[in-house]
Amino acid sequence: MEWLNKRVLVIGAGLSGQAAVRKLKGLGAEVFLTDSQSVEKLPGVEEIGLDPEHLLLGQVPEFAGINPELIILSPGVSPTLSLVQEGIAKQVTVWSEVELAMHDCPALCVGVTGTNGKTTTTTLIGELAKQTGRATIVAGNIGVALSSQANDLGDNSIVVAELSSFQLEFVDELRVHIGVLLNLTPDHLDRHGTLENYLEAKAQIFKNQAPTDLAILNWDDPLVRDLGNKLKSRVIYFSPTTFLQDGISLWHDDIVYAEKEKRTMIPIISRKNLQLRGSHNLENVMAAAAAARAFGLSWTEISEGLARFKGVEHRQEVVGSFEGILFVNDSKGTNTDAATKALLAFDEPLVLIAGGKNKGLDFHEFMKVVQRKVKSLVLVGQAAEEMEQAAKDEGVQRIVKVTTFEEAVNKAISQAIPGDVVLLSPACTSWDMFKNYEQRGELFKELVRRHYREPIQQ
Ligand code: UMA
Repeated sequence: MEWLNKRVLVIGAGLSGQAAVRKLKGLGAEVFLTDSQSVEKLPGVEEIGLDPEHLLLGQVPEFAGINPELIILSPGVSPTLSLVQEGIAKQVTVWSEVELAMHDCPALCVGVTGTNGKTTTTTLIGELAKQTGRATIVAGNIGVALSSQANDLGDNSIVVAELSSFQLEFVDELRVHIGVLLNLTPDHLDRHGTLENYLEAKAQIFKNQAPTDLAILNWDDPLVRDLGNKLKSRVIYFSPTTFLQDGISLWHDDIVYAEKEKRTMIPIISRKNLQLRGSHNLENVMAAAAAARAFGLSWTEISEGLARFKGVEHRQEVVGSFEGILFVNDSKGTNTDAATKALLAFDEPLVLIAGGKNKGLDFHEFMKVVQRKVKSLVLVGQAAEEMEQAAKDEGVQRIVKVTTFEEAVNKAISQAIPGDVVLLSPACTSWDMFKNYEQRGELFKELVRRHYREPIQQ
């Protein structure tokens, strides 16, 4: 691609957009950056050094005034935006920021997508990749724009990228040598419309795979399993529920790798030696083991790496045990499926804090699980009323609705007794009250710790 003086429009001036602009400027392109928000709401944007002619904030600029040859889309920007639609109609190439990041990058690319477990699996694969001694980058949806990291890498480097459906919508040549699709349940339907469209976006991760590349798929998820028949790459399945003669699955308490043709079964690790809790984490561990084997670790090295891994912040993160009550921060549980998995990971009586901004999901199925597993439900945020109704419909008995997040934490503490678990797993995004789920999780941890140092008045 010839970059010098190429007119490129970057839409969205958050993490992705700013990183894309920096990369493009480095390549010699003429870059325009636009965002519907004004400069004071966009930290860091002034430091990029674009002049007013190229920095178009707080407005949707006229397409004709820019006439871009290429559009780079931030993941949070919907392709229905008029600027994007106009570009598509005029046959201007539209790329997602991850396409730009990996364009011409010679590193081995490991991509992880799926509705849930992406961050845990990406982090774990990243840790395993570092064990190889090769330069390793871990970025993408995990919170660090890929364009800010995947630069000046050699072909011996490994890029481990968490890829969301938004990021995969506009990939062109992005080649993911080792691609993981963990699972697929309804999520982001407000953006994708149907589950089919959502699957189509996720399946883009395999779009440019060669026959020698590897697709790692969840056998237990029918939609994901079926995809395996349509791919040109090698496929390896994993399953925590069914023993697979070819693939990674459970044999009694051991995670094993079996190969039918060679009539071999190699034990990788006993599940008892894992620090991650919950059966959904077995999926993450199995997928990571398959990826690590593909980039060359021995089974022994993989076993050691898996045993060491403690999990990820904001994802069923143990905050601590105070006066016999265990506090768990699962702020990244931003949909009903993730929150259900968190509930199922605990046998102890649960006090659940849920609510936030609904992503267009129905809460009834989730509330059936709440009814079985949760002794007390504390609801907060925009979705609280809708959740309360669904909870009542499903026979949940103890429901408390509060207005602030601080009240929610205090209420949960007051409802718990020694032996209980207080779990923040909202089943909603944080965007009604917070900048992101990290901020929500941090506040939860701070409020819990503060409470046990100096009890807050009820
Ligand atoms: N914007 C517009 N016009 C629009 C919509 C948005 O100008 O029509 C602007 C907003 O005003 C804002 C900017 O676009 O200033 C934000 O862009 P963005 O939402 O793409 O946010 P980034 O800061 O670039 O963060 C993105 C990912 N965010 C989303 O996909 C919503 C981050 O994932 C990711 O970590 C980051 O890129 C780096 O790769 C977060 C996320 O919530 C964690 N992801 C979703 C999830 O995991 O469920 C998909």
